[in-house]
Amino acid sequence: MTQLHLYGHPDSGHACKVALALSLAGLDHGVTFVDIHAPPETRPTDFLDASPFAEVPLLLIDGTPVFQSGAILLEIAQRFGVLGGESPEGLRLGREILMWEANRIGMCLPQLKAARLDGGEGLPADVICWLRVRLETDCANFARLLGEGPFLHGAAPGIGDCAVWGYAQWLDEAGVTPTAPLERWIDAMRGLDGMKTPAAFFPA
Ligand SMILES: N[C@@H](CCC(=O)N[C@@H](CS)C(=O)NCC(=O)O)C(=O)O
Repeated sequence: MTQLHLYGHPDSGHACKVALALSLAGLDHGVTFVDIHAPPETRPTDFLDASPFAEVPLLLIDGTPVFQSGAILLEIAQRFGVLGGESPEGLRLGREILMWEANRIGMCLPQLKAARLDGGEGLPADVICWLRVRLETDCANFARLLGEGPFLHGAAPGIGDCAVWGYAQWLDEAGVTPTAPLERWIDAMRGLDGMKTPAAFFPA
């Protein structure tokens, strides 16, 4: 059986994307909590040896490190034939949503969330304004992608849903009011059997 081990932190939406995918796919795996708020050099040595940027998420697959959340999600879908990886069409849709997420909604939301953190340095008002304008477009495009489906992948969630979930789970924290389609999708995501809180995905 393939050995899987995930390194992550509950404050990392990128790590949550992968933890959710493993959970939804029912893939057994070990987890190591990596303190991303501590200086990189204090992180576990095995993690530093395997993670080129000392960033989470990192997934070891039979000891082989895979980094970058999108690449990890694609690896999971393809290798195990899950979450869209069951068909060429599902995989293509997953790739499309992953590229869109990384460039658009997954760029805006983490910045808006970070800007509101207690003790954070915030962002200049015109940058916040720019992110909010971009996010309006992202929310409209999210609605197009979702269509009538409960999930972005249709009747069942796929890697694209996991990717968007990473930071869409924290709309309140980002100071964003969900549009109706986002709210409907968030409710469907929260109702999934494999859904967990970030702290449950990565216990300290
Ligand atoms: N593009 C990367 C982003 C990874 C990333 O930014 N990880 C952050 C947490 S969300 C991290 O590990 N930060 C710790 C550091 O930079 O020292 C991905 O998709 O995996």
